[in-house]
Amino acid sequence: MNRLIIASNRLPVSIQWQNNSFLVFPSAGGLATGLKSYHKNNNSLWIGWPGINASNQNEEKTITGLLLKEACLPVFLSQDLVEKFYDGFSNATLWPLLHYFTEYTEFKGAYWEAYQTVNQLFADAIIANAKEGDTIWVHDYQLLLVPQMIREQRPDLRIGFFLHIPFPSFEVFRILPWRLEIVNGILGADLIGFHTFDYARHFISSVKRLLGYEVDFNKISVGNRHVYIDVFPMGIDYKKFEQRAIEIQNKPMHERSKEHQDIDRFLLGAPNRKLILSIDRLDYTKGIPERLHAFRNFLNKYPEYKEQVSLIMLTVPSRVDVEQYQNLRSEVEKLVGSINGEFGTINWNPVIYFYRSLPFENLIELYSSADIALLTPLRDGMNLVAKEYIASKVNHRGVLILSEMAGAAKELGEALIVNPNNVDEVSEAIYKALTLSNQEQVKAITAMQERITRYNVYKWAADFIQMLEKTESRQAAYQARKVSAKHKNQFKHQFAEAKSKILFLDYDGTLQRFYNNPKDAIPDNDLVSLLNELSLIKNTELVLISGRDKNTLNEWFGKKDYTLIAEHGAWIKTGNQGWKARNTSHSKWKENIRPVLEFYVDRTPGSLIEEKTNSLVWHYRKVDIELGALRALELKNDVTNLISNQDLELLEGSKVLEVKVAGINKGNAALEYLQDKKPEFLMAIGDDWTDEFLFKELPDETITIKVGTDKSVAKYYVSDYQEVRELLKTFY
Ligand code: GDG
Repeated sequence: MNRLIIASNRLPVSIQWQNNSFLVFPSAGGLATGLKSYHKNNNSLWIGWPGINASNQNEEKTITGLLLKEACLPVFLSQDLVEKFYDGFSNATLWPLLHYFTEYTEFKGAYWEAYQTVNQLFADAIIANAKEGDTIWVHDYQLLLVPQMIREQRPDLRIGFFLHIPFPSFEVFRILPWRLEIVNGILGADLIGFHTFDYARHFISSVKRLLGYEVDFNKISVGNRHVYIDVFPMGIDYKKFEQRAIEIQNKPMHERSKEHQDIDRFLLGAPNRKLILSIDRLDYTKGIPERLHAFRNFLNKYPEYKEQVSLIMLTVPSRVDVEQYQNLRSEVEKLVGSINGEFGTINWNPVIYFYRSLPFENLIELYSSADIALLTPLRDGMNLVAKEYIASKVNHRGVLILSEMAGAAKELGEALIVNPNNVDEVSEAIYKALTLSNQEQVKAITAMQERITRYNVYKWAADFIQMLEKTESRQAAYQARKVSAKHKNQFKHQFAEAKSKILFLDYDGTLQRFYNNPKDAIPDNDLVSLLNELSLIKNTELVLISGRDKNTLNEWFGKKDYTLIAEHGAWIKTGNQGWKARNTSHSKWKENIRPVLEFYVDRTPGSLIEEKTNSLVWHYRKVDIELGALRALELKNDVTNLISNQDLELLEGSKVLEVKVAGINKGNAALEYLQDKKPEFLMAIGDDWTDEFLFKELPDETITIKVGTDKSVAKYYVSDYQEVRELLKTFY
C-alpha cells in the first residue's frame, strides 16, 4: 500500500524531559489537525525535528522509539546546526526576506551551509523510508531544498510542497544570494501550493526571471517534467472552535478559566466596556507596535471612549534567542507602559498585555468575549487567528479588523480591511467597528462563517493531496509514449494477425495538415489512395470520425464504402446507407458535476454557480482577472475529462463556463458504432481535445494515438499527420 510521508521542521508532537523520563505531548497546530485523518489511520509517517537535543545514542533511541509509536520519525540536529539552520538561515534570512523585511535579512555563508546540511538530512530520512509509489508532502520555508534533493535520487516519488508564508515579489526575492538554488529546490516538487494567488504569481515570476522556464498558466515546464503551482488557502478545524464556543457560552461563571473570570470581573465594573482582542506570536511581521500606535491615535481622536474600551493584547513568546525578537519585546512593553501611563485611570487599563501562551480553552474564551478582533500584521502568509475568531462567534456578533497584508484578507472580504501601516485608517476602523450595527455585524460574520466552514483544514489537506495525486496522472499523461520503430512493428504485426479490426481516424490535423481556410483541406491523392487501400483490407472497418459538417464529408468521401461520423458524432453514415442523426439521452448528471463546480467556488473567491434545467453554469466575472482565467482553464480541463462519457458538453461564454446536456461526442458515437462488435484490433488516432472523448471512451485495449505533444489520455503519440500516414501504410 502506498503511504504518505509528511516532512515539516517540527513534528506534530513534542518531546519533553519530565520527572526523569521523556514524555510525548501532542501539539494542536493547524497542520497536525488538517492531516490527522491521513496521519496514523492512513498509514503515514511524519518526519521532523523533535525539538529536543539527545545527549547520547541511547537517548536518541528512546526518543525515536516513543515517536515511532506516534508514526513520527525524528531528525536529530546538533545545537550548532539548530542555531545556524533554524535561528540562522530559516529565521534570520528566509523569514524576514519572504516577509519583505529586507533590513533584518542576514546573509551568512555559515547559515547557508547549515541549511543545506539539514535539508539533506531531511531528504535522506525521507528517501530511506520511502517505498516506490509513496507520496511525499514537504512543508514550509525551512525545507525549501528538500523537494529537489529527493527528486535527484528518487524520481519515482510523487512530491508536494506547501509554503505557509508569503512568497514575495521578484524584486525582493532577487536579493537573496542563493535565490537560484532555492527556486530549483522548490521546483523538485510536482505540485507547489501557496495560500494566495499573489504568492503563486510571485513565485512563477521568479521562476521566469531566474530560469526562463516556459510557463503555461499554472504549469511550469522543467526539463521533461511539469510542475504545477496552485492556491490552497489553509483553513481551520471550524467545528472544534464552534463547539467550544457554544460550551463556553453555557458554562457557569465559576467554572471558567482564571483569565476569563479576570476579564469578566474587569467588565463587571463597566458592563458596557468593549473589548478589542489581538493575538499573535511576538514577531515583527505581526505589526504589534504599529497596532499600539493606532490604538493610541484612536484614544486621542475619540476621548469619549476612554474607560469604555480596552485592548487585550496576547503576545506569544517566539524565537526568543533571536535578537530582533528580544528588541521587539522591549519596544512593545515600553509602548504598552506608555499608553497605560498616559491614558489609564484607577479603574481602567487601556491595554491589558499578556506575554505568554494560553491553553486552547482560554484562547476560545478570549475569542468569544471580544467585541472586536484587531489583527493587523504587516505581512502574514494566512493568519489563522482571524478565521478562529470568526468561527468562535456563535452568536454572530463581533467585528474583525484585518490587515490587507494577511493572506486571510482574500477570503474574509466582509471584515474591515485596513492597511496596517496607516495609523489613521486603523484607528478609524476601530471607531467604525465600535459603532457598527448589530445587523451589519451579523451579516458580515455569517457570510465569513459560511465560507470558512466549507473550506476547513480537512478540506484544505484533502484538496492538496487529491491534486497531487492528479498531478501524477497528468505527468503520466504528458509522458505518453512516442511511437517508436519498435512500436510500429508491433502494431503492424498485431494488425496482420487480428481477424477483425477497426480503425477510428480523425481527419483535420490527423490525416491531413491544417489549412488557413478549412475548405482547402481536400484529401490529396496520397491520402485518397491510403484510405482506399485500408478499406480494401479484409475484415477491416475504417471509420472517419470528424468534427467536420456532414456535407463536406459527404462531398469528399460520400461515395466510399467506409463509415463517416460527422459533427463530432451528431451524424453517421455507414457504407452505402444514407446519413442518420444520433439521439441524445439525459441522466442524473448534475449530481456528479455540481461538487466539482462547488470545489471551484470554494477556491475562487467571487465565483458562483447558477443552475438551469439543462445546465450548470460557473460564473467568474467578479473574480480577480488572472485567478479567474487560471481557474476557468483548470475547470475546463477537469470538466472535459469528467463529461467525456456522458451526454454533456462544455460551453465557454464571457466569464462563464456552462456544462449542458448535449448527448453528442466522438466517444459515445464510437461506442454506439461498436455496440456488440469485439474487434481483435482497435486503433484510434486524433489530434485535439474532441478526440480525447474517443480515447477515454473506447475499450482499454484500444491503441490510442495522439498527434502532437499536448496533454492527452492517449497511450502513444506521434509528431504529425505525415507520421500517421506512414504508420497506416505499414498495414498494407
Ligand atoms: C504560519 C504563518 C499561516 C496563538 N496563540 C496561542 C495559540 N495560538 C495559535 C492560534 C493559531 C496559531 O497559533 C497561529 O497561527 P497564525 O496563522 O496566526 O500564525 P503563524 O504561527 O505565524 O503561522 C501564517 C500559518 O503558518 C499557517 O499556514 O497562517 O501566516 O506565519 O492557530 O490559535 N494557541 C494556543 N495558545 C496560544 O496562546 N493554544
